[in-house]
Amino acid sequence: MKMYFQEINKISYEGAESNNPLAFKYYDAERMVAGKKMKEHLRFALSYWHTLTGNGTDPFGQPTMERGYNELKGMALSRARVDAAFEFMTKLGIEYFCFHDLDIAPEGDSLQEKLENLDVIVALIKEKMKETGIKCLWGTTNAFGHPRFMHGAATSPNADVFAFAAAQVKKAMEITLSLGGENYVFWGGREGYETLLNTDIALENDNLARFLGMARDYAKKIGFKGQLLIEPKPKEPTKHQYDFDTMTVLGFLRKYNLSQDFKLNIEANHATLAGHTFQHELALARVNGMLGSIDANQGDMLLGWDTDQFPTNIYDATLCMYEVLKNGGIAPGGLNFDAKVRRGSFKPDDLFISYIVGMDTFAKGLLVADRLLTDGVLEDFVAGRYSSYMVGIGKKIVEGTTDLEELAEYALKHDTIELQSGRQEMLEDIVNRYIYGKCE
Ligand code: XLS
Ligand code: CA
Ligand code: CA
Repeated sequence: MKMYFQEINKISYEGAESNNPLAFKYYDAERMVAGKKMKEHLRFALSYWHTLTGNGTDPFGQPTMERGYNELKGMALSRARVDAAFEFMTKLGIEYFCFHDLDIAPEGDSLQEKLENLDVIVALIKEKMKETGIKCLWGTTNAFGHPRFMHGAATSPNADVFAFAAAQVKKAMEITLSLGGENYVFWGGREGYETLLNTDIALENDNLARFLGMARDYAKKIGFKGQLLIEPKPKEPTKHQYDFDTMTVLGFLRKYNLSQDFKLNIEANHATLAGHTFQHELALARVNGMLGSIDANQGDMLLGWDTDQFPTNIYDATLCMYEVLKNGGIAPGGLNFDAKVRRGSFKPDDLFISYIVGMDTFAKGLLVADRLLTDGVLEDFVAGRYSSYMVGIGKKIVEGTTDLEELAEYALKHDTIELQSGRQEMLEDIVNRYIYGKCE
């Protein structure tokens, strides 16, 4: 079998003092943290699209990535990428991957050819999974790239496009099932609009719900037990994406009676595009019982588009893992690196270095979050801040045993109110100190 990263050995853990760019400084897969191995908390996944098919093209320039399979085309290229993907994951110790149907096999000249291409590559992937023990975190379909999807898929004004997208989801779900995928993702693609001047927003939303309902029914019918996930994003490619953010999706699911069947896949860069912090989206998903999985990346705060960079921000990673721990873990979801190397980082080892820094950032974030939670520093403060709801009139409010009249009477007698400081800067200092070194 041809090796695509021959000059790179298996990446090992060398500890925080190491200066080796091709070694982990914090990610020590077997290390126990809060009763579980690090790798069980983090459940890292490779994104097939950015890692294997991404070639550095941007709207202004041609491919830049130096990859050993660049000369190949069609099915030969898809086969080579399977070898490269499993070599890469094995060397990094990544145990999961995520894919779109189109990442793994070429479109072909007809729907039939596309389906046949998929079957060939899926068989190959299955063999590799058996050989390496690597698993599928989630599958999805690409119903946004081809020109037929220019006006959307499930929200296209053309019913034939709706049907075509349905055929794709049907096949992608069958594949995900056959690969033992633990989740299936619906990211909106072009489900949104460019202008309301030509859009029946009511019909499009109803159709999106109809589409998701049919997908849920088909998942049940074929015995797919994985979690169905919706991935919010506010804009790009369309001006307005219907799955804008956590609360928009939740409102949509509840309106159409779908909230029992879906959870959310929260992506860091999509949160920031929506004008939220990553933690905001995670926390709202968590408190609503909807946190299913995570796309771990980051955006550039000075740019208004989806840069999908490898995550290096320790503050965000810490607060993400804080939410994950409070969620009782992320399984059957995981942390998928929906991230790509910059166009100028075109060498094969840049790909390894980028995954290593992403994995290290989240491993360190996990350690800090665990210490913050074990010491209860933030939890105790928050509990104290709301303690007036534990007794007296506050308790009655929470229990629903009071009304406006009683509250008005109470207020008349208690109109000298003493407030406590929110201590934001003090809490930020605490988080900083835990990151600086209150944990190994
Ligand atoms: C695009 C999305 C996409 C989904 C999978 O912005 O992040 O890659 O994760 O379709
Ligand atoms: Ca994503
Ligand atoms: Ca993205």
